[in-house]
Amino acid sequence: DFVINLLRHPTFLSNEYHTKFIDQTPELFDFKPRRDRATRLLTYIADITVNGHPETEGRPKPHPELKPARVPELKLGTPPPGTRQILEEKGPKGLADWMLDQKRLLITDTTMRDGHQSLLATRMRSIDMIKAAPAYAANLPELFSVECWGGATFDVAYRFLQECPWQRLRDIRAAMPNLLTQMLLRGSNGVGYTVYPDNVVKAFTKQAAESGVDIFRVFDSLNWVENMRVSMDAVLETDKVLEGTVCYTGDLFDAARPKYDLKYYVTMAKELEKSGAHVLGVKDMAGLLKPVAARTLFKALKEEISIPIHFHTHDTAGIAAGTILAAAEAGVDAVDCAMDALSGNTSQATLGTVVEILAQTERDTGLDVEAIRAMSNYWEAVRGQYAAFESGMQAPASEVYLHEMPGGQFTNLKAQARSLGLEERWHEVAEMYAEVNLMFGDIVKVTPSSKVVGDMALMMVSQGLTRAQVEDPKTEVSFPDSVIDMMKGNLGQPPGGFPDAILKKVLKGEKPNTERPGAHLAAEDLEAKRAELAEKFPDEEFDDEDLNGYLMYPKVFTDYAARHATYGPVRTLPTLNFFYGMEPGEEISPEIEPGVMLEIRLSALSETNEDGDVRVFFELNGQPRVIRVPNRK
Ligand code: BTN
Ligand code: 3PY
Ligand code: ZN
Repeated sequence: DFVINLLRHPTFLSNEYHTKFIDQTPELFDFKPRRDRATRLLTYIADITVNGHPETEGRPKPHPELKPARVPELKLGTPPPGTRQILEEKGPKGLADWMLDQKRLLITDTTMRDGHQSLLATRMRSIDMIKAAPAYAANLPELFSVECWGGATFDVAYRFLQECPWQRLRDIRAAMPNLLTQMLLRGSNGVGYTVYPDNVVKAFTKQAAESGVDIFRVFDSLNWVENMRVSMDAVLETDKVLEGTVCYTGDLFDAARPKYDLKYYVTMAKELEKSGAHVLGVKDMAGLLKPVAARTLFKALKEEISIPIHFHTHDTAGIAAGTILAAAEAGVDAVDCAMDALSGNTSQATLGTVVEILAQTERDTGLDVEAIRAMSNYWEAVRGQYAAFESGMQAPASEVYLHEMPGGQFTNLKAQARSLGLEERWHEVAEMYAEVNLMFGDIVKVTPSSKVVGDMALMMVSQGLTRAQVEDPKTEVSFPDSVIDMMKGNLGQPPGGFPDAILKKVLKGEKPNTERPGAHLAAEDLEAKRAELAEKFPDEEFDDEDLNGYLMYPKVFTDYAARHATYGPVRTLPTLNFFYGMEPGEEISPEIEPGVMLEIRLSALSETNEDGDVRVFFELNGQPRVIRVPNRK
């Protein structure tokens, strides 16, 4: 079994031997640290087994009869050529022309990014994705792209999953050599929640291209093209695809909200095309675009611009597949869907359904429905392991047309509300979210602007404040930091600026900066930052990927690195063991580097002794090992 696993392993097959790790980990060659890594992993397993994982405590457990997640059989040993080869041969402009030549509707699979971000609070672990990637390559080579990186996945990987997001990217890329990988990049906000110096945004973008991103979907949280240029230009300096993106908000046909009308979207689309975008992204992050409006919008965009159009929407109201059908009829070139088992509700439209309904039209996608079903069965079993992170949303809801929350924010905001004891008052939070939007001047709500609106709404509901009270100059209000930051101009400017009254109240008369926020930030001294990191962890080696993680999230990265030193490569543990530890008698064989498996058996647990410690008895590769952990329960 061991040999078969090894021979079949995608990393082994692809010849990509994690060169970074081996080259930069000299102690690998003196064989002592190999045991150390095992000890660290045993320490982690022992701790979780005794104390539980803080992230799953008090949350629903996976079903006891959960089926194991089986990856579909590969139809072909060597993956057939796909869109990745088109990009390599023809370059980004050539790929865009190829897209325009396709009669079929091109499909992006978002399961590995927005799908789990929107349904499982972004908690899917790399191992579950990397296992699936070879089956995508072999069985679904007609896919346009696989969205698997960026957005909230970057910080969640470090922060909650104790794993390196860059390694995830490299591993998926290697296992899926024929398909385009795609990421979501928040313009000057990178993959963070605030503005970063221009040189940080540039370095990050360049690194992402080097580590394996093919398509960059770049947007700005207030639809301000000015604020997207640094990141867009950085993509244009690589040989990768720039998908310059306009966010859709409001309602195209609502005459009472004339700000976001057809002219608005066409103007921004033209600006993005002029800025060098190879593809236009239309990002309907909340799922607000209705089918009839989609027909009008995409018809107009197809007439006014000449680059291909890629449409992203969410199924929160239950109509995404209908909107996609209308968009397909209006000539849109590519759309986003999620594999069936991770689709619907706040996630994307159901991939298999879209393929089936289009098969009866001239936009037939050419995807194999049997392969989709097999893939979805795998994701269904994977999803079951993340029961702790389900949102509890039972059905689609038209309420999204009221609050306009992005699908990727919905589950997070609900969790925030829960932690403030406001879960029972969720519908009030939703209504307040809509009120706050109007108070801020009717803005685009997408990370990070959506977080600002959410913070304000939660604050108002928890303190019992009304919009009238907040706007009343005589009522003292202590605003959340994120609101002050946005009003200062640190996320840029919405069309028409923020309303004067709220600006005055939040900034107490201080003048906001209405220029591009990055223009006012000094460049970061990257080498000084590298030295700072090295000083914090004298025993660790850090490369450019790590440095870019540290630049974007200094504290989150530092905490991750410290835990890594204690617990080792926990990303190699199966998901149930990562979150729940092991049962006595259970055996697992994590692969801690390509071709190197540990055989771990948990034999027994002692009672808690008078020092409050539990001894956890393991067999590691057949040898007995005891780990002592404090019982903190
Ligand atoms: C987190 O910080 O919430 C997630 C990372 C895991 C932290 C590990 S889990 C085992 C040990 N016990 C804790 O309470 N934290 C660490
Ligand atoms: C993100 O930025 O994470 C989003 O998903 C926005 O829709
Ligand atoms: Zn989305």
